Amino acid sequence: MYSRVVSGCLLVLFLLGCKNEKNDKVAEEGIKQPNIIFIMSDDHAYQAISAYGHGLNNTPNIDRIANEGAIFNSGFVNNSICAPSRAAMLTGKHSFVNGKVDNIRAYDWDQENFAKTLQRNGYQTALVGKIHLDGLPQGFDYSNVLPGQGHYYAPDFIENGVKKTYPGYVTHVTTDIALDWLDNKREKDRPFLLLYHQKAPHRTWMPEEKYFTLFDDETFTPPSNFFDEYEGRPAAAKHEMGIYKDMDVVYDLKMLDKEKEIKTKYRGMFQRQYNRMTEEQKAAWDAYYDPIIKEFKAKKPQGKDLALWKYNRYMKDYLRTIQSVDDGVGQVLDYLKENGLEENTIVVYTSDQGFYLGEHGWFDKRFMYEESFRTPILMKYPKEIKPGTVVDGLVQNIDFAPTFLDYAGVDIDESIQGESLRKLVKGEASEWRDALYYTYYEFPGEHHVKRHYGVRTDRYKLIHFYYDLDEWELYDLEKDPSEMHNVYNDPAYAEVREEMHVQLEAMRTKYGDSDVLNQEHLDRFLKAKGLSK
Ligand code: SGN
Ligand code: CA
Repeated sequence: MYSRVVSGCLLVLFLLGCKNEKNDKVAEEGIKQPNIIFIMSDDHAYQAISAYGHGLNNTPNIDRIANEGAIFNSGFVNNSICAPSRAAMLTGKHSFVNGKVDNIRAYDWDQENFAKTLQRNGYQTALVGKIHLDGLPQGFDYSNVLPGQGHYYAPDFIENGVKKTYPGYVTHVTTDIALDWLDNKREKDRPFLLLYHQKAPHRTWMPEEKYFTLFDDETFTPPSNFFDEYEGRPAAAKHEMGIYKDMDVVYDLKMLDKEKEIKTKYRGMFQRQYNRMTEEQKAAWDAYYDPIIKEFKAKKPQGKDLALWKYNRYMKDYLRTIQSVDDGVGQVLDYLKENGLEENTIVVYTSDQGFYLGEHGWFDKRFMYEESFRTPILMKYPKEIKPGTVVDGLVQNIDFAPTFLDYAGVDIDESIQGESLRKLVKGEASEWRDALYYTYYEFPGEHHVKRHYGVRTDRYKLIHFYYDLDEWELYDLEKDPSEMHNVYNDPAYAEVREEMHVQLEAMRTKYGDSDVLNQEHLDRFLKAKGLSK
């Protein structure tokens, strides 16, 4: 009897074992493999994260990631524009390799991305918020994303391919969806990857009511090169991203007067954003903005006064939208803590690129100049990263994919061009790269930033603007961190110039870029836009 029971039990156990072998393996690995929360916001300048020490605002929750983990002082993107940067992060490859060179060309979801790799290796994966890559996301068990740029108020989302509109404010809706997935939708015995991607602080910087008055008592002083005249930099001179010159008083700065006396190019576009609000939201909005509109109409600032007025209105609304992002980060970090997930979860905070907050007189991005080439990167993982770690090595957005795969213990395919940051963060990297490569393609286009590519070392930067001009720029970042003096033709820099050209060619060979490829991208772009001759 006893032996029959034992052998019966053994048989059941054996059968159970066979049936669940795969699941058991996954569950076991789940214990070992870290969870990953990859937080990204859109257009979040490092200058607007208090951990970076610029003193513009307070982001206590984003700062928690740096305090409990690492801050990267030399984080950069491959291509300072939304969709190409996201494609580079997903694939770990430069734009000219993954094919998503600008916001216009379609992204090929069929290619490999790190979410797909992790999914095949036992991870549950979710993508929530802005992704800006058309088509049903591949590599995610759950996706709930904004179509295109999304809206601040009453945002539309596409949940696993099905469109729906959510009441409320986009930053909170995105956070709620992310928390709902963490709490209710995932299987809790497997490791997870969550891409939690905010729209804010993207143009047109519409705050939520809670933060309307934040910074009301402050007057922001613009950066020292706010009135830049772009001497020696012809490509920069041709920009259309000036706060004074190009910012729309209604669309960007909210002067939607009820009398309709302020007529601007993009007034209608802003009216449509405003119309998405509920009556209650509109009433709160008007109660705050109407007195400012009244004062603006009465004072009619001109010239320098207008420039400084615009700069201040821009800064206040931009920073207010960041406050809601920071609140969301706090909620997610709290969730991890309250649910015993803190120790085994990697949290990364970054942006799809940097942003100008008045440097060179600008808003927007695209250029290889520091403020838009650089991006904030903060990362914590209590199991491996010491609190208060500072990383100075040159890091790029193509490094995220291999980093996550490395932490998950998954093979990093040879075709991936980024490097895992794992050893660098621990201070154990015996060798690290000494230069970064950059490309930008979206011209002719909005904001008028010419096509260019370049290389940056820890001290120098060489840029080549091409297509309808042929201009080289060289900067000594140690002596000229604001990049006001192009020393390309300065004889004192002849040797540096030569070395940087060699460095640039080495980068292009290493990553597989060339003038031939640039011509192909250009031809395709002009054809798509109907501009071919
Ligand atoms: C929109 C914005 C631009 C911005 C691009 C790209 N104009 O077109 O100011 O540069 O997005 O931004 S808007 O009038 O529509 O607000 S990106 O982050 O998505 O690449
Ligand atoms: Ca962006």
